[in-house]
Amino acid sequence: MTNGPEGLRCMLMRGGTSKGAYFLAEDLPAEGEARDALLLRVMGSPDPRQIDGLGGAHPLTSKVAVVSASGDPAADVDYLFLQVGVERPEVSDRQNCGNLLAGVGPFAVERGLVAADGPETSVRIRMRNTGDLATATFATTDGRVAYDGPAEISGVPGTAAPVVIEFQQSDRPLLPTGRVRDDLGGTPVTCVDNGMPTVLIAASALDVKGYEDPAELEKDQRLAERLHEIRLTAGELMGLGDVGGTTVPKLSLLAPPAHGGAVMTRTFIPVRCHTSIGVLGAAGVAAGLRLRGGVGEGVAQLPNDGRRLRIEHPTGFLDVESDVDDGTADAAPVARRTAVVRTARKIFDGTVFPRPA
Ligand code: NQM
Repeated sequence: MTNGPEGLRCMLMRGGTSKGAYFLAEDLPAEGEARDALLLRVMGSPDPRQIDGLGGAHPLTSKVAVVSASGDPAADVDYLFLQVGVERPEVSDRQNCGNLLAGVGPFAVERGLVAADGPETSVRIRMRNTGDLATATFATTDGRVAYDGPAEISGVPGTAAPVVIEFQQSDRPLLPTGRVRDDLGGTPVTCVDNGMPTVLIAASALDVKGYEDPAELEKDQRLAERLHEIRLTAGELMGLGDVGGTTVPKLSLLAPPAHGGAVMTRTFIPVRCHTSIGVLGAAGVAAGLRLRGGVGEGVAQLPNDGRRLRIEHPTGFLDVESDVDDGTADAAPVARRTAVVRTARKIFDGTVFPRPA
């Protein structure tokens, strides 16, 4: 471990529509208070501007990925995601992040954990926050990651090389409450977990349109209070306990599509409204829309052909390949296949000097 006045080895990467500091586990203290205190100082938290650290003053840019070689024969590397509070001195491993996940394979090649394998390299990743597995496939040339390419993702200017992420079927129930629809104090919801506990709600059930600017929705105090109540009750029902101080479950408001996709979304993560949508959040929306009796019925428009669902969001869309087995009286529904295309980019590689303790 390199620490103290010499600083810490760190790579800043954009992963999908998020940005975070990537570390090898061996370059950080062991999990615990010392590591968390160090990461707060690295990111400049707590401070609304994170002026004295790497954080970008928003939950989407206050993220950390910790990567190591995996002891699991089904994976090449382990990835632990940590959400670092902006204004609060918190480091949480309660949620995963499918956007930072896009940078994990390239980072593993950069750090020599995985050798680049011809023009395309696949890295099998165990996501330690949930125990789920994913495989990321991306371009490599001459043993190095090729970041430039033609893929465009909404919410990121320009183009970059695609990172194709294929998620393996999870062992956790897709419907954590055991029901496709729950009534929370008069509001119908569908609680799903396709990698990220998410509560789906028709925007109209909350008396909003679902096409508003995220900043406008964030200002709506009545909406914030109602979402908070729904989240607390949904958290208990989903088996997550008291979720008052955690970032899961997320809440996705659904409205009819505006641009030819399957559905329009506004996602609360959980207090700020996402400027796009999380990868696993979108995976949950896609799976939820496929379930008969879910709250997406009558709101979403599912294409008749293929398995790709276009999830619209405030800055564009996220396409999710989603194949769901709706279940039977004796068998619970499962998400058989979930896949997305993201991009990632190395922004800097070097030494970060944490604010002094
Ligand atoms: O859902 C934001 C993001 C995320 C998480 C959040 C994510 C995901 O956009 O997979 O990527 O929901 O906190 O980075």
